[in-house]
Amino acid sequence: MAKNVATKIIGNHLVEGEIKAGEEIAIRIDQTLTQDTTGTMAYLEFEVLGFPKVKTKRSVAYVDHNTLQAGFENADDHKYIQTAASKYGIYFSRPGNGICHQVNLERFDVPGQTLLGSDSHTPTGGGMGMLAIGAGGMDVTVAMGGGPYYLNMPKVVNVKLTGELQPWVSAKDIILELLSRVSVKGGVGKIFEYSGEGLKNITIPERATITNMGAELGATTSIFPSDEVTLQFLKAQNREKDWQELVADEGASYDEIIEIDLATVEPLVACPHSPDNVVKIKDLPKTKVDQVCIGSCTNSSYADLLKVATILKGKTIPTDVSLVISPGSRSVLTMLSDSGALTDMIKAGARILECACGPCIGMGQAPSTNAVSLRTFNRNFFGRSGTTSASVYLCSPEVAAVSALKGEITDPRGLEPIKINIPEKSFVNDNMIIAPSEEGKTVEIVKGPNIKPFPQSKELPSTVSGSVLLKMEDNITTDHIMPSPASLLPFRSNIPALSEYCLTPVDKEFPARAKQRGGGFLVAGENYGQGSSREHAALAPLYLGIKGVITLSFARIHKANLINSGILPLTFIEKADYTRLERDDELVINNLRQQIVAGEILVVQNKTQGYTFNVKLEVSLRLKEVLLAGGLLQYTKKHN
Ligand code: MIC
Ligand code: SF4
Repeated sequence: MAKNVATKIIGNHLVEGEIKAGEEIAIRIDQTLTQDTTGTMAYLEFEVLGFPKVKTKRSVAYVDHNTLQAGFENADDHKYIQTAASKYGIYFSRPGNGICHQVNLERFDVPGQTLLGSDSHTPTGGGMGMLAIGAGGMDVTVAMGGGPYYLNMPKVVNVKLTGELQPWVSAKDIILELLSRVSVKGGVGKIFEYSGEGLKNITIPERATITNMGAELGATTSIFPSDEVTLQFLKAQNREKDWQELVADEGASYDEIIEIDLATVEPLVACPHSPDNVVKIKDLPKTKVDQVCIGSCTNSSYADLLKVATILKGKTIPTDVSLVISPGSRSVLTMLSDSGALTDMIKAGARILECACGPCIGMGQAPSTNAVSLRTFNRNFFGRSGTTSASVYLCSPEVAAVSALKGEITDPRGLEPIKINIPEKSFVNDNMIIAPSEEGKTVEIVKGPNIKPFPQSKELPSTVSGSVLLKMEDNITTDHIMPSPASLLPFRSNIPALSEYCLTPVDKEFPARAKQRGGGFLVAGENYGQGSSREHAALAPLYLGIKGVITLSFARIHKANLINSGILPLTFIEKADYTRLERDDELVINNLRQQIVAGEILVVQNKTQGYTFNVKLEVSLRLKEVLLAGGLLQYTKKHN
């Protein structure tokens, strides 16, 4: 049977199950990546499971998020990760070496392999023809230990690209176009596979921009074929030996087809506070910008930043605009420096930040009160910039640079198109990537005082009860559930401290209420838990005693994180039950264990309003076992 690219890779890595959309499958994981804000938890879990060493082909630990060292906490986390990596056979990418996804693309992604990363933008590797999936830390821990990764076989959507992009339109506009068509929840349970004659003009960093931001569709992952363009990129990185051709068979079938004529795509911008709130810039009312941020794992390649430098060359940004640029990797920064492009940026007045996530995760550069911040990033969720009154817009690097100079969000068409020259060879130097110790056993792991034991769930009881502590709307993000501004990020290894801020963007009183009542239930609308893969968004509720979350639907990674933490992810069958339920209603689920074993419908009693309603527990038999055991760690301990 003619196969598409995604199915070929899944087929080559299949350990359990049948490749049938919706069925649970297990795949072998070749490579893993962690970053610092999810990594500390992943390595603490690795220790708890007692694995001596990773069993993957390659695992890399990055430090790229929490790089601002305003106190000892972050530096302690870095040291912990570095020593744990050395002990367990993991490569360590030092702070300053770059953003995990950009560095992994340059140095480690291999077409045809699988990658599991504890970061939701791991699908960036799909630009290289890799099956790259984001997951919670615990799933990555298990994969590092040699276990397969379980997922529901997604539907494969073919995105056919025809035609050619017009000047001043770029890869970011393609993914924004798709977001405007599909929405932030339209990709749930799907893989987006790109094809068509339009591909030949789309470079690897551009493909990576598209697969990176496929995360914002809610997709399991996105993937491009591995072709001549892929080979050129790998040659530039001295890695041509990693190349193999990987294209869909003639007549391969897909579950859905979307066509995009590249010639019709226009410069776009995502308006506050959602990446799918997309409009054509030409239709946007005049919008003055206070801040422009260029970088993040979506748009920080050498080509992206060279375009920016070319636009800025010989000009000066207005006095009321702050322009900050964070290169994606040390290789990118070195090339900008060697080519003189960095000088052009500095002379124009740009503030150059280190090669890290920086403002994208609110690590500094919070905008001023009521500011408009235009960013080349992938997320503009409420409050994520660190300033709740700010309005964050997302756009391409070209639009960002032109808008920074003009002082307002600007459609660049009409300006003279720019030309850039990308050298055949990239700057390659791995001296900031430390290989693991050959004597892992003797390496001592260094743990600072801020690294606290994390809460571990217990076997599921036969009855759960509690009140509805919070009732929320659609599209609640993990930035709402576990906010991560610069002040809180240093506590990623300290769940008790972090839990004090759990869900506070929705209701400041929530942590106190949860503690006072000894836990309870959360209720929400569609797509609950979209965004970041941070398992803290499950561990902090676990610490506060949350037993179940009842929603209209869940985002994939968060649902898995809840299950891994032993929290019930339940969905309403009737929307009317969501409407009827009120905050503070007392709920009980009796005979819970029997009900779980018996099927997928659970009966919930609303003691306050005096009625019962049905909810669904849509999980595989294996995940039922995980829940009954009290979460993935307990389950894995039992089965090892
Ligand atoms: C994000 O972009 O939200 C993050 C920060 O990279 C997260 C990981 C985290 O919360 O630590 C992600 O995308 O998974
Ligand atoms: Fe870092 Fe932002 Fe990318 Fe997350 S989305 S990995 S915070 S650059």
